[in-house]
Amino acid sequence: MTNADRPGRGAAAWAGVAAALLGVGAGELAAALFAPASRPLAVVGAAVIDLAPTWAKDLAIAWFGTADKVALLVLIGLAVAGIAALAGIAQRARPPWGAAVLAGLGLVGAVAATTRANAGLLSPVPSAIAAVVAAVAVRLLLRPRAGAAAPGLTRRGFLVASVAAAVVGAAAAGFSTVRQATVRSIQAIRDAVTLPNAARTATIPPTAELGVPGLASVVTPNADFYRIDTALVVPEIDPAQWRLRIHGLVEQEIVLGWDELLALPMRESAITLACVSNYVGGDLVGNAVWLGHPIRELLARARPRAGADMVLSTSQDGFTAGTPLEALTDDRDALLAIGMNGEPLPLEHGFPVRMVVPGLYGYVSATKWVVDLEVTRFDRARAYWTGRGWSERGPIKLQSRIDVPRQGDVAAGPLRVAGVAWHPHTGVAAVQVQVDDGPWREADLARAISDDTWVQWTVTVDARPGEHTIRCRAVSADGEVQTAATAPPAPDGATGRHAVRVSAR
Ligand SMILES: Nc1nc2c(c(=O)[nH]1)N[C@H]1C(S)=C(S)[C@@H](COP(=O)(O)O)O[C@H]1N2
Ligand SMILES: [Mo]
Repeated sequence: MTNADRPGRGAAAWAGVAAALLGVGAGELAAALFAPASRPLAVVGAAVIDLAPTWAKDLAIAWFGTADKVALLVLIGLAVAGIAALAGIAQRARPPWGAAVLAGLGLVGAVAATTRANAGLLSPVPSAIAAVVAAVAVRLLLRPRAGAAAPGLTRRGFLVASVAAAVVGAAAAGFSTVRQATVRSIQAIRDAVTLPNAARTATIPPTAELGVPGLASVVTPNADFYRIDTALVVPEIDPAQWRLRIHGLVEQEIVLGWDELLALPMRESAITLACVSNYVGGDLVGNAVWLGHPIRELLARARPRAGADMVLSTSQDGFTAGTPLEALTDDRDALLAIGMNGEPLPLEHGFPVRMVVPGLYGYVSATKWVVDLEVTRFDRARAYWTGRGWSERGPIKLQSRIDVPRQGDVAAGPLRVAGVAWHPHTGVAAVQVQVDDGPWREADLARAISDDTWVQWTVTVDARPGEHTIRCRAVSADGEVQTAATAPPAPDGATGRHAVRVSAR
């Protein structure tokens, strides 16, 4: 190794910083592509915020005000750069210690990512990628040039490679930041939307809410509403760019923009949405007040041709649902919805426009981020889930759930049992509750908002000391009694009766 070709300590420090930049850039890019909540620097920042004592938070706010988060990110960036410079020096003196330190930095990010509330399987991946890229880069940049067996970099090669690494890393991080900024701006556009008034508003009778602690509220707050979709990254649609095309077996094709949609008469309707994947007793079901324009009226303008029996709806990200044409043309409130509980649709619930159809599971009807309606036939088109073995038709099955008490210990004596029951677009006539093998007792029903929504129920039973199983079953407005026969969610929705085991003492 000639002295001329061996990077000095300063150059080694720079190599560490350049390698870290490349790593952070790679991690940022990975985050932008598939884990937007797991940007390497941001997750570390979030973990620091969680771990920081109150006085430190107060101090940060006092010093930096609303820029406290930016200040924190800058601070973390500087700390990473400082450690990376030391890692470069260490790598020059005692390889592979520098690479190990950089890999360790990435690991800190990966661990921080898994501690986030919204962490998923992919959360640690961006930081892990950053760790590997930075460690490999610092090794390559500072590989000794000893002997011909392992040709390291020439002085010029080192300069070019290190600057390239830094520039590529910074560009990737910049791209990711710009992308995040668009997400933020769609969020800001969404927050700024003023919903039009409804020509017909929904009324929630006060007696629809029993107010039992622990019982799901009759209208599910947006933040608590279950979310199910195939979108790895939530689609970002600027309403100004949004178009809905209605075509296929129609006399008149229609293309609708956001402003045109907002100018149409809107109605508000409380509708319970349920997921076909919900297990008996599960929480993939919720009730919201939706604001939208009836799809029926748009289809009346398009005039479906004879023989059509399905509408294939497509979302911006390619998900499709096949809805029976009849459910979209009969008198139910099948809506092209823009509002959820008095707000514009949250991004993850379909902003700017989604479908909501009373009585049908979400996978055949509730397309979020909807951009296309093709009037067609069931024997001609397949939708996303029906092509994967789920039933072509998806009416929501009669179901009921016990919310109170939860499994576990209860006080012996009078025991309040409460829950929800649903059979959207048919309605619930009664709910009955059974303790062990005792008689079925009628529960009191809250006032139903409509046949399209779930209804709360409650009953007080006597819990003698010991172990008990409490079961519920609903009776539908058309006389159907909720079956005891158990079936799994696939292919057309779970059946069976929810049971809760309690121990009274
Ligand atoms: N674009 C799109 N829309 C979709 C889905 C999806 O994967 N992509 N999933 C459907 C399913 S299976 C259900 S149960 C509902 C859930 O709606 P929510 O997430 O607003 O509760 O959305 C439906 N609409
Ligand atoms: Mo679903």
